[in-house]
Order: sequence, then C-alpha cells, then structure tokens
Amino acid sequence: MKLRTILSLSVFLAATANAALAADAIEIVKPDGVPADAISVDIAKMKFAPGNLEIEQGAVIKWTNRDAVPHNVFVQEPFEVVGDMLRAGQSVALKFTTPGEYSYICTPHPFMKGKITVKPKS
Ligand SMILES: [Cu+2]
Repeated sequence: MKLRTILSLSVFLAATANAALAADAIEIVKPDGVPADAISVDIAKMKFAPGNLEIEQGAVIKWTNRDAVPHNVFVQEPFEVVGDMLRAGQSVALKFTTPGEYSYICTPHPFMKGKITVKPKS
C-alpha cells in the first residue's frame, strides 16, 4: 500500500470514529421520549438558566425557550450537535451518555453560553 493511501485511510477512520463517538455521547431525545426526571434549563432574557450544570451520565436535559426571539442549543465542544431552532415555548432535550465537559452556545446569539459537566454514573 502506498503511503498516501495509508494516510488518507487513517484520516477517514479517525473521522468515522469521531462521528460514532459524537452520536453516542449526545442523543437528541424526541418529545415523547423525555423522561419525567429530565433536568430543566430555561432560555430566558438571552441567557441559559442555569448556565452551568453538573449531571450524572445518562441524564436528560430539557431546554425551553421562554423568550419571544428564537434560540437553539448548539453543543460546540467536544462534538458538534445542533438542536432545532426553538420558538417561544418550544423545547429540545438532549441525553448525555458519556462523561466529560460539554460547552454550548445559541447559534444566532453566540454570547449565550452554557456548560454541562457529565459525571460517571455512581
Ligand atoms: Cu439565542
């Protein structure tokens, strides 16, 4: 095998592994699948409240837009996961299955920031 072929193959494999990990680490939960013990975050007055959360592995967070302007939840780090644009009163829920730190913003308002710390299940 030529060196160039090996290099492009390893780049491809690394990208594939990343995508698989991202899909496993954060799942978008359908509205009818949101558990009763989901943790609520309000999007209000151009802020995520609470902005910083510590949760246990496997927990679901449900964001609800309390503002008149549309917002979303865009997890930037360590993987990119974009929730739907939320109109007033609409929600999006994400399940965090892998311990780590997840930083997110609202795409139209990047000054809106939040962080989720996912602890291993005890
Ligand atoms: Cu916003």
